[in-house]
Amino acid sequence: MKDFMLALARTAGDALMDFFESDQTLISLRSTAKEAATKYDKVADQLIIGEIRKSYPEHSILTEESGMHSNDPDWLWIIDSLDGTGNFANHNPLFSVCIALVHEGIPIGGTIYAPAIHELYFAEKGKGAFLNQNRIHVSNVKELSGSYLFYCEGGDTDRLRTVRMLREVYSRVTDIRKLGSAGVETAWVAAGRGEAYFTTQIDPWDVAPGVLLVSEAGGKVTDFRGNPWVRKKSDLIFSNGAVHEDILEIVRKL
Ligand code: LIP
Repeated sequence: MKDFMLALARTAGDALMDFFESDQTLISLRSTAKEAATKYDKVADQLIIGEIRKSYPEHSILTEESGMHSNDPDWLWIIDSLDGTGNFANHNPLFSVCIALVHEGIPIGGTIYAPAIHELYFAEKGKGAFLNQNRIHVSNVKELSGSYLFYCEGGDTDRLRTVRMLREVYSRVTDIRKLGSAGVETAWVAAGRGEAYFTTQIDPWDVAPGVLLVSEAGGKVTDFRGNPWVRKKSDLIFSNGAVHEDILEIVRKL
């Protein structure tokens, strides 16, 4: 599974990279931030589905681009073929391919590949988290006041809620960054480049591999009430564990 998943992410990511470098019309797509979609999201989606079908014809597949392809209910691939489409369309290199394999509701394998920055993340349940084959861990910062947070509003269209949330959190942390790819944001928490990532109404395909990656890197993932991730649109916190409760306390009432 590991070799298959990594090869799949590389194939899709490298194809996206060719388009990213060669298509000079991408910039014309940038105006629709929330609804951003390029024809390449679908090209990469079809490529990934085709490869899974060849190797695991009995498995189910859920993708951002083409919804649920149901088969065996116990084995489910969750795919975002191009996460951070708005970045991609702006020739911003922070975009990724996100692939997770879920068995009986539990993510058991996940990869996030950001080809333009040459970062390939992988995690397998019980076996740790890796960046380009090197073991990674969440940061050991203990204080919220010394923390860098990543944030994105996912599928939330209520910008006033976003403003309320940022107002509460901003004064309590060192700084906040919005990277525009949930795949990259979750991976960077796993790699210790920030202490936490919080997001509202995020879809499962944006975060499924990140849930496993952050957990396997020693971090914690819950919704805004402290419950574990389940496969539905939700408000989530990914953290190094140490600052988790402090963030929960702030966001759970918003
Ligand atoms: C995107 C996320 C991004 C979020 C967007 C969107 P897409 O995924 O990764 O962080 O702010 O709302 O969901 O649509 O580019 O795959």
